Amino acid sequence: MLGLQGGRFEALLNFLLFRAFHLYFFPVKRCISFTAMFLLFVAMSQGQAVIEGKVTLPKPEIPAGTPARYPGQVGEVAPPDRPTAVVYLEGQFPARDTVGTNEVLQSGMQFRPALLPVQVGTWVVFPNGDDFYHNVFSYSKPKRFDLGRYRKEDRPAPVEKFDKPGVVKLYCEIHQHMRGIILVLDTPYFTRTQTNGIYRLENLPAGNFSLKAWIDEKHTYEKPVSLQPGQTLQVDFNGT
Ligand SMILES: [Cu+2]
Repeated sequence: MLGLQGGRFEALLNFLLFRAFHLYFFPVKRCISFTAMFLLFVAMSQGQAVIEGKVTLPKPEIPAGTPARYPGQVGEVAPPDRPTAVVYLEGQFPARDTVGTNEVLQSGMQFRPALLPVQVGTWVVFPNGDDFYHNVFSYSKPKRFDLGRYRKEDRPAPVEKFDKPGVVKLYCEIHQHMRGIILVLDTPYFTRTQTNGIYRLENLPAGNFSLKAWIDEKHTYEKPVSLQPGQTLQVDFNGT
């Protein structure tokens, strides 16, 4: 009898423990799944789409003859940056309050980076990193300017605002071989590829847009893209 009672007691205890276990853990589980669903919903409603892929880049130009030499100049001309492309999303996007600043350095008698994408309204600083004078000027329509000659020690370094979209070609009146480009874009969604052409654009909105790959002034490729929330799209540009 006592054994039976003990068995029933044990069964009851087991049942209570089982219920307590469920009551304790199930709401937590439910809570976790609700949190996960909520986070997924937030991510989807904010449209965190991604586009990644590869742009086939032109082979770097091999400079003809010996590198440029400048009388009385210290050091040799360093190789220019390897070619890259700019990939960007074109569409109607709300304007940003602050756009920020960026930089084009003059180093080894080259502009670095050789290609800089910026959003309209960005300030660009032009520090001189060499031990001799440089100059920066442009006759390009979206931005005409001439910073005059200045040295590394001349601080603060000159700065210019780029407020019209387009291609701004940079030159130095002292070193005629120097070439740089600032690509001013009317979109907050852009990136420069790596030198192997690989790129990744993150935090993109959902919708239908045009995806462009800017390689140089004569080569811009375009593909329509339809972005779904939370999606990662693969888009390659191979010169077609
Ligand atoms: Cu120079």
